[in-house]
Amino acid sequence: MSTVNYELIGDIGVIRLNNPPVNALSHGLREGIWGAIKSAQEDASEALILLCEGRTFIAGADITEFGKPPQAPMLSEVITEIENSHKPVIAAIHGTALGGGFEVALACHYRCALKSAKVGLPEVKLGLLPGAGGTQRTPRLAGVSAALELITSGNPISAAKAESMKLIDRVISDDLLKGALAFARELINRKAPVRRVRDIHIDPASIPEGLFDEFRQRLNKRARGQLAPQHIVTCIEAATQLPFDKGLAKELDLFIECLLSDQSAALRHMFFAERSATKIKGLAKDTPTREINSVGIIGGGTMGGGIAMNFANANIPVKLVEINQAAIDRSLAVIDKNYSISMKKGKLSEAQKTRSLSLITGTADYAELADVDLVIEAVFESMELKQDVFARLDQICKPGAILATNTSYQDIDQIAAVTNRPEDIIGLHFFSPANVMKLLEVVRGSKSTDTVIATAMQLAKTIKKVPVLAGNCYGFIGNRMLRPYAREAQLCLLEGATPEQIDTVMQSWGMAMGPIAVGDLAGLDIGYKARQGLSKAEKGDSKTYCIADALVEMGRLGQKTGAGYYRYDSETRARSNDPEVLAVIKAQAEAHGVERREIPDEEILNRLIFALINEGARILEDGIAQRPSDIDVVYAYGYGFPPHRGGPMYYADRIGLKKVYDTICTFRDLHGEAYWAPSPLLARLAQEGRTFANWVDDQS
Ligand code: 3H9
Repeated sequence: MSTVNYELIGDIGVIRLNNPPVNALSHGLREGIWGAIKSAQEDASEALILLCEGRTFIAGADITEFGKPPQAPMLSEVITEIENSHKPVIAAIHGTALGGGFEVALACHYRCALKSAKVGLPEVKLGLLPGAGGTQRTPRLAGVSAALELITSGNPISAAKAESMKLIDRVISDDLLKGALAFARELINRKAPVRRVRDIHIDPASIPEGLFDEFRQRLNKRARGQLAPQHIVTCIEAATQLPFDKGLAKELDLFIECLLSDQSAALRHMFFAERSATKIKGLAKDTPTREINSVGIIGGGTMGGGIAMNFANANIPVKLVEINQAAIDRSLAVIDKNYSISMKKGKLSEAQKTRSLSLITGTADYAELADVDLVIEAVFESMELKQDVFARLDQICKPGAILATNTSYQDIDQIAAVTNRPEDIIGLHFFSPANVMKLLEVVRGSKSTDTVIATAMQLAKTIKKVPVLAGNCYGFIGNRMLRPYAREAQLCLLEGATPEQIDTVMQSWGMAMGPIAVGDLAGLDIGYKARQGLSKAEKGDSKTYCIADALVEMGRLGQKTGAGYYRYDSETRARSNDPEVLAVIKAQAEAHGVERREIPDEEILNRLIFALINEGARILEDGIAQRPSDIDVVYAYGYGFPPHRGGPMYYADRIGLKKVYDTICTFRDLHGEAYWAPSPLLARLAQEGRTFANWVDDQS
């Protein structure tokens, strides 16, 4: 079948698009639509329907074409052709009409959609704005406030919601073609006019005073440092002030500026990185998977409870194992509270909460796990304890059950070794809060089978996580890289920076939180307790933890005790600097013979980020991550790395590996080989003038 087909059904012309997998508006499709609309003007049709084959309506411009020389007809020309049609054109939507795809629908004179369909303008997530009239037509139909929210969030909405916002005219319950034909017939019978959205006038008096400025300020907080959201506001404002064509011209100018920006390049990298992370090298596409219809979780603490919620939300029943009824009750109460918070935020209905809660049951009896398809252990980070849990599970669970550990850093093989089924053991490392954070590190043990890995990757999709495969080493990908990052933060403190300086530098650069504030949030006692079990040699250089230890010994465990590196207001949780902490830092610096100095912001940034990059390169050398972009996904989805900077490895490529290497060598000369020996891979690529991205090509 060709990309665009045309068929006359009675006096209705049906234009069918077929460009798998998602009907992206590649050159061939644009040309086909343009031609079909043009030639249909001359035939016997009274109305035209634009409809897609396959799993979805048009999902947007073809992102792979960005950055390549443009080929006519441009999307804007296709859209003008549709809108200029003298016969009514009806978009018939199923799946997702996104970005340029929804802009095509907005240029049609009428829109109908299957009940299950979604529409939206997600360009902002790619650092772009709708560049084919979306910012001009949406406010004309839905109003300015609704358009601001829809386009700056980028989140799709249901067909029903779109209908209530006047973005869709008719919702169809079952057969889309049948429904669209009936809708077209109705329009023909009542001689419905060719209704062009561009002709709708926005009354400036209908716009609340100060709306745009207020929205810009909100975005300064919500999307700090990002270009596209601010430009979207400007475009929508232009729609209220300028004639349609001038508004379109403004939109195009700002779209091009976004398209050429580093931010959009980084976000487009993240889009493809997330998708390639799901592909496992050496794993056949038809690798069999196991069905996961029931799950057991060992440990109902913050982590176990959060993990349970993921499965319940996906309609998979969960048995939560705790030591006794009191612990079960505590755990279920926390889960209930978390669902209530989501309900208050409008993210969940009462009925959804009730259904999810009914799927989570507590038990103190391991024997109840005999029939589950998957068990996830989420107990305290002690190898002895974990081995004990797995030995018990091995006795109880049915053959073929997958046994997973949620450990953040322990050796998967050592855990698997206590079972008689090491091939069924895997790491499923969730991130806290587990019901919110999108990342799932899938950790491959040396004996984990392809089927177990493929099942875990598929399962991640079911529970709406972004999976990344990691090899088995201390801390896997994410936490292994976090160590040198946290180490540098501690050393900067000792050498002269304040907690606030470090956090401000990192947050202004785009990290969701600074590393010192993260420590307070997680609780300083966690690292402290973990260190208690280690020998002096295992603990390493005391300069990297002496401040944290001193604070814990003063009872300052972080936010939960109202004080850690900062002091926290008991009601608002607002943080403030504390001279007592500065005194601790100074005392520790003196005790370790470190002379404090003023540390430039740039040095802090480079020491922290380049430490991540250097360890990332070692992770690639060791084969712990499959590809550099997987590391980027881990950092963006699990550690608050700003997606508009594209993840640490992409960022390194962007600024140049030679620069990264040279700076690391300078740090090595100043601070010593122990922490700053450059990774051999980084050194080689820098010398060859290459990037991590093109190193990948050698590997495949
Ligand atoms: C835009 O429209 C700009 C305009 O305003 C102005 C222009 C002038 N292009 O996600 P999946 C590929 S910007 C090219 O796994 P799902 C994807 O890489 C665009 N390729 O499926 C993958 O390839 P592979 C605005 C695309 O069912 C395969 O399709 N639109 C595109 O989980 C399957 O994708 C968007 O931002 C594309 N636009 O989810 C929508 N989209 O198999 C982006 C997908 O080789 N797309 N591919 O890895 C999506 O959000 C999801 O793909 C969608 C399907 C929800 C549609």
